[in-house]
Amino acid sequence: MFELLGLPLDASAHGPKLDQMTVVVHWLMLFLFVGWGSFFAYTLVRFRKGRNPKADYTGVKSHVSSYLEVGIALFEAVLLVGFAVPLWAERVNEFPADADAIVVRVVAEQFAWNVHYPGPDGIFGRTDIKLVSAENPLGLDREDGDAKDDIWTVNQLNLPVNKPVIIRLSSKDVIHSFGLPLFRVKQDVIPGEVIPLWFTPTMTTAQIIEASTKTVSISAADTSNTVLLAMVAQADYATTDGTAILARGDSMTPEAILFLVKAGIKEVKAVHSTPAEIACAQLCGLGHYRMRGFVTIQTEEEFKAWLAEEASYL
Ligand SMILES: [Cu+2]
Repeated sequence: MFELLGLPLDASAHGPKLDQMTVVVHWLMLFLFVGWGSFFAYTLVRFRKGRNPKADYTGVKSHVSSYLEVGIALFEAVLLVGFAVPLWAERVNEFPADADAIVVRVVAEQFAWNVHYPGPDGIFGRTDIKLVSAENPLGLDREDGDAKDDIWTVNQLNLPVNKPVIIRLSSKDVIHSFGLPLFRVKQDVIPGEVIPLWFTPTMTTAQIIEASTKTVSISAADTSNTVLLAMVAQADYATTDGTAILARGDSMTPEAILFLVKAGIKEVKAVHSTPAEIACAQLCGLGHYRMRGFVTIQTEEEFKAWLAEEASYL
């Protein structure tokens, strides 16, 4: 069932429980669909006019259908009270302490994600709506002592692996939705509210790329295959006489695909160019489609080095 649902790779600690819940609910729905569908077909035949020329005013006397309905209601109650509610409570009540987590502010706007890190002092500096400009999308007040070491990025969220992350979401304009499919996170962003969420990434971007790499068969017809064109090669490819066509990390362009086909290469190892994205999951305006950010999960050392590099630009 898991494969059938086409769920994306899971790279978060809480993801397997959510996926399991999704699978169980789908099994129940399949059972109900087949059950009620057959019952409907049965009644159409059993109570057809030919067999029942006169209405029967007593009707069915057996209680089988009532028992069935009670049984299904019980099963649904168990799913809800026993699984869904505790799972949800874990997501919204059992937040890790700020000290044990990476805390990041994400401020959504039409059509970008502004990411705010508190810097080495761990305190978010003052922001002021009057200071918001194209160069300062967060309205960060650099005069404020706590703001001096703050780091911000646009559409790029870097996080360390295996450490809880707390994200405080807010919006500058309309309702957006912060969606991280690989990390099983989706939360509406409401203007005027700060909404926290947390998760723990369990895979680095390098591991995600490795796990998402597919062997794709190619033909000359694929020069307009948008799925393939959004991918990058995960191996080096060359013609038989050794002329390089594609190197690992290169985009699959129509020209490259033609060269590959000409060189007799029928399969390529490739991966989506941005395997981990922040997708806005709320139709937030005309530019909604381009409101995508990128998530990079790094090892602790890589993350520290990245923070240091960003700090060096201040
Ligand atoms: Cu949006």
